[in-house]
Amino acid sequence: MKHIAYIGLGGNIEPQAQTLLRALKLLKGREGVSVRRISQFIRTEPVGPPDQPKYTNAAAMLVVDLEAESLLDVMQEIEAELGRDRKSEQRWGPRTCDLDMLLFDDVICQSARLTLPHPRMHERLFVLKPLAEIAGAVVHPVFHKTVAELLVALGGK
Ligand code: A4P
Ligand code: MG
Repeated sequence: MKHIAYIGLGGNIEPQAQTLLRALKLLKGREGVSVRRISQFIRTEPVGPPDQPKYTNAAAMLVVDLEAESLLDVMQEIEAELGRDRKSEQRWGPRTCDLDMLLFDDVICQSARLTLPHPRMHERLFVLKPLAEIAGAVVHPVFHKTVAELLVALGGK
């Protein structure tokens, strides 16, 4: 069965845009994953420890023939392929490529590995800005607001 997933991409180790493009290419190459829309890449101020470089962030719409947990496996494999090593990272510190699953249909869940919708998406401009560009009218299943409304509520446009 096909599902619609929205993901957030972010990284702040050079070459940032090239790494996000590679992540999208690797996603496209995976069985059961089709990348349908990609937002612009935006430069954002880091949230978290202050002495780190700016990030490049983007969002993408996927159509997948996978369940949410399997998509998370794929995303984590791709993060590892791009050189991400979680064990040596600081929480919210520099990373080559972070792939977050923002929405998966209108699934609401909380398991040890996966929380849907992503628990911090509604409080982050670096997530909502690119997401609004490709999914402004999509409704958040917990807050019952569109992505565009969540962005305005945060002071973005
Ligand atoms: N996990 C649970 N739910 C999800 C989900 N919906 N999507 C689990 C992805 N993963 C999910 O993630 C930690 C664990 O969350 C995973 O093992 C997975 O099973 P992680 O990617 O290893 O850790 P993280 O990314 O360091 O932590 P976290 O809390 O996801 O960080 P965020 O919220 O992603 O923040 N500033 C700017 N400007 N731009 C950024 O992109 N990113 C971060 C990271 C901080 N500051 C930033 C940015
Ligand atoms: Mg993450």
